[in-house]
Amino acid sequence: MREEVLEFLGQRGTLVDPPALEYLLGQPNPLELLRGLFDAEGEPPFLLTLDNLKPAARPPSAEPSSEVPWEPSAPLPEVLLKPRLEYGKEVKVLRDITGGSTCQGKIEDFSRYFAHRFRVLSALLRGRRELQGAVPISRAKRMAKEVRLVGMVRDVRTTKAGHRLLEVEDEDDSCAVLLTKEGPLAREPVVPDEVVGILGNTWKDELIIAEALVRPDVPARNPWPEGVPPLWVAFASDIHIGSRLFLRERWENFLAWLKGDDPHARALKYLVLVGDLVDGIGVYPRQEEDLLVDDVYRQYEMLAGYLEGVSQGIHVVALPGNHDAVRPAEPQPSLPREIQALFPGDISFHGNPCLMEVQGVRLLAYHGRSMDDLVSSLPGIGYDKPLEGMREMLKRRHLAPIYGGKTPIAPEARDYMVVEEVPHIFATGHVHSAGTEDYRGIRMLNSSTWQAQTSYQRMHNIAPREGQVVLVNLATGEAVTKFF
Ligand code: D5M
Ligand code: FE
Ligand code: ZN
Repeated sequence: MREEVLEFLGQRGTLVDPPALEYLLGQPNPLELLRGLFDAEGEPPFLLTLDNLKPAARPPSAEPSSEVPWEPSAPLPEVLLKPRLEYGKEVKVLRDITGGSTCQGKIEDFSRYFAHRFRVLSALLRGRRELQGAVPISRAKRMAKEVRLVGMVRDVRTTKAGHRLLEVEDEDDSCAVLLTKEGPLAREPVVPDEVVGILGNTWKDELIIAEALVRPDVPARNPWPEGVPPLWVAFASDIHIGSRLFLRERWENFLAWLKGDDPHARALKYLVLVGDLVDGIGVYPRQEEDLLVDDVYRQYEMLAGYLEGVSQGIHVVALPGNHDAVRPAEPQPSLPREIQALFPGDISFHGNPCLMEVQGVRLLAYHGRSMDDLVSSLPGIGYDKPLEGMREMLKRRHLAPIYGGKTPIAPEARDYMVVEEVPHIFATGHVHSAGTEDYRGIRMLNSSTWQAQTSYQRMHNIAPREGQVVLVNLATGEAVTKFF
């Protein structure tokens, strides 16, 4: 079909931008749609964009969205529901803080938290071939020349001469590690609090000059599980209901699509909401000015109204983000009972992050607040490249490697942000971007937003990619993006 669409456009001298092409290919009959459009337009457009294709995909007007919740339409006929009704809900939570928080913010909590982080990540590193024979730092410092060690980076600074000096620590000692500006690691990004392996040479009992740096990373190949039914899962996040900038019409288009007869919609079994379900209240100074609905219960009620209509065989899984009504410190527990009670019964509420198994596929969902810290510490990682940030998380086997930045982290007895088990799907939201990519067989995706550009984002030149939904085939890991 791609070829036919491109040929049709080529004959008329019209170029097409990638979102418009994806959108067209997702339609039941792209050529018919194009014929209708070209007949009506007179002069064919030079560049076909989403704006030409669907009025609803235009940037939002200044009109605030109204408060009336969307009316669910009539139930789908049995025959359309069949593919997904044949399967049960099959979501098993493997790791989630909900109900398990023990921290009180005492000094002991912090040392226990970091000890757990170090224990798990250093064990992963010691399993790496390059680090066979790694010794404790106390011994490494006394060794003659070549050393291998594993440690947590407590500090990174640049010397006057332009080299980088790390302070690296293990359970009972610490040492200085030099990354010279001429050496092989000159451009290697290192962030505070990550756990790394160092291969290097001791120099005058004072420091270790690093030759190579090893990260825990995920295995080179991660086979997709076998025997999974061909059901699809859709991801949405950052809906921000209650905000004046909530893109109501586009969200309603998505929900209408979910209930329609598009083949992907019919094979859809799960809808995962990756946080920032509502805009909340008191999340940032003077937020009231940006709110259309300033009652957080009412905001959740509106979301519940929307979800009421999609629960015919689609199982909704929701986790909170930094705008939701739970503690902001990560890991966040699921939304409180009073809020869950506003929703239809078939929705499961989990914590953030949450590792779950869906039909035998391991899914790691994390709202993604730590991207704010990665963006400011890693050169080349911008808000528009969430997939690169996610790759950095997987390499470090940690969802929030930098401690003490913008991401508040609760020092729980175990570090829930460590990526202990390798997921098959890794989903984030938060940055209001969108996209999907494969990293070593892991399906990574960022799940867009339903909020137009905020003044904060305008000031910082962050351009959101709104109304995009990534769908993943649970049987194969194949991904498709739909534009609304
Ligand atoms: O965040 C949505 C996006 O906007 C995300 O990329 C972070 C950025 N953002 C918004 N407000 C701030 C502040 N105050 N500091 C840093 N970054 C910010 P959301 O969670 O939806 O508000
Ligand atoms: Fe958000
Ligand atoms: Zn967020």
